[in-house]
Amino acid sequence: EEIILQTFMVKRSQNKKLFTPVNFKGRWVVLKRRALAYYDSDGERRRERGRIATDSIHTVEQAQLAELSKQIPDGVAENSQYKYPFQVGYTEQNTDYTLYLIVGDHSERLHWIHTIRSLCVCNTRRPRYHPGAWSARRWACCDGERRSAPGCQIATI
Ligand code: 4IP
Ligand code: ZN
Repeated sequence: EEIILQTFMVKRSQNKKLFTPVNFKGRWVVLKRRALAYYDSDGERRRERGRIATDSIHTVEQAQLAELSKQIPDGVAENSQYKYPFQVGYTEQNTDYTLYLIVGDHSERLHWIHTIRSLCVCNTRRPRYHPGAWSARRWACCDGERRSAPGCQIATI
């Protein structure tokens, strides 16, 4: 399938398992019509680390991740360049997940957001989202204490 966009980004761990750490990894991210996938490098021997079906995506928005430069360890993609996060919310087997991806400039962030949305026009997009991340048992944006609390911000049409 044709590659629509691909670039190096920093990603936050999705924490699908309950007791895994929040951390940040440099990943090669590839967008195709049917899937958004991330790999450990861009070479031929790259290994796939994760894959999201575009038809499972319900949210594509900017994100605010507090103190990003402190959280991204040195050596992960010369950390300080990566300041512009966005989020991809999706549902897999009745469970909601959010993938946070961080790019090096705002126009690149907007380009990715708009391109992913254009592949999801047939999906039911959620009307609300949380700009911040769920961490330490609350939403960083609104202090909500329920993970399933509806978003505190209105999604962009
Ligand atoms: C891992 O941390 C990586 O951040 C994984 O990201 C992440 O999986 C894991 O979370 C997390 O525990 P360690 O490398 O320290 O083990 P990647 O797959 O990019 O390597 P995600 O789901 O973010 O891909 P889990 O709980 O989701 O497995
Ligand atoms: Zn919120």
